Amino acid sequence: MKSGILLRYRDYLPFTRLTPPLSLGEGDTPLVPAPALSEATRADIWLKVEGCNPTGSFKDRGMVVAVSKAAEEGAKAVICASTGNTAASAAAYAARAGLRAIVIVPAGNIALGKLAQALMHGAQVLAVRGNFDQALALVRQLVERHPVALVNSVNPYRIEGQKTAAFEICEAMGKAPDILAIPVGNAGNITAYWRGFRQWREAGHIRALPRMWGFQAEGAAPLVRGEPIAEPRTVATAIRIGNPASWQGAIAARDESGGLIDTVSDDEILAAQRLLAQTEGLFCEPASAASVAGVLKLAGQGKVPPRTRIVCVLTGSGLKDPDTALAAAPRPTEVAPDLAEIEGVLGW
Ligand code: AN7
Repeated sequence: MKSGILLRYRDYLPFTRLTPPLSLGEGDTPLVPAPALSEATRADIWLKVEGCNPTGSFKDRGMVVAVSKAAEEGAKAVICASTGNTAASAAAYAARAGLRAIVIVPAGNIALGKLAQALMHGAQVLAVRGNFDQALALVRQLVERHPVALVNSVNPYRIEGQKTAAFEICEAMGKAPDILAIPVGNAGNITAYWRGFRQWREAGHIRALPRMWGFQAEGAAPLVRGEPIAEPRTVATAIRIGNPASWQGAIAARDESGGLIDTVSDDEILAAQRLLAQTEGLFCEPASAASVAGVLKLAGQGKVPPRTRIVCVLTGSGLKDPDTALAAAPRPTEVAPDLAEIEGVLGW
């Protein structure tokens, strides 16, 4: 049975006798070798499949901690701004814990699956006519005025939970990878992984730390440009964020690890998403493919030495965003229920 991250890593988390042992079976996600990508880059690439979490994204690792601590502290409601996955996760864990969930998403810029999840789990969903950054600013004001727990990644419990993915990677590989490649939006996750790797080293489980490679979409790359972007744009709606809350955390992860934060274009993101689906058999959402797109881009520039051990984090499931997948896919071939016609179409 999967016990979930709270119990599995209780010694490394703010888990006390008073913390309700909330779990939907999050964590313990597969670390899958990527032979096609490895051959294409001459590196040794592995994929951390975070879409295998209960709500289909890495957000569950942080949310199980944030919601259990909110419950422990007596909260009756949780609130977040979200590009979608945080909303889905908050809605699910709040439902499980018996708390009210309020989520504020950018109207028209949230993937269909994520919206369905938030609604199905019974969250109150407000679609703000604005972007994520505006939604987060509003949520920050609301929690000042009302007794409701903020479960965005500015909540330190979120980062605590998300760092457990770094633990799992080190446990699976027996050491840290040379490079950890990860999409960056609000920058909570790159901050969390870096904390996780450092903590795993302090605990004596690993010696060397990885270099952190973060990738932002070209039209939503404030960390690369060095200033907030007022109107971020990208097909990868999950990372359509112009003013990341964990800005300093991302810069520290980059600089302390000797890593980098670079951009990838929407075309590179979608090409990487297709490549993963069609050669590795893994269907991730567009934002997740930014990690692979980035590694392919830098390999093309000769910046990936042969046999470098790279873990790319696939942050969310491709099922989250069927619209984007279908937009670029061929239509199914419709046929009559007729053997001869089907054989003809198949060229048999
Ligand atoms: C699939 O759900 O910000 O850099 O509100 O859903 O920690 O923000 C989602 C972000 C990467 C970026 N991949 O992580 C939200 C939200 C996927 C994501 C990111 C997100 P951060």
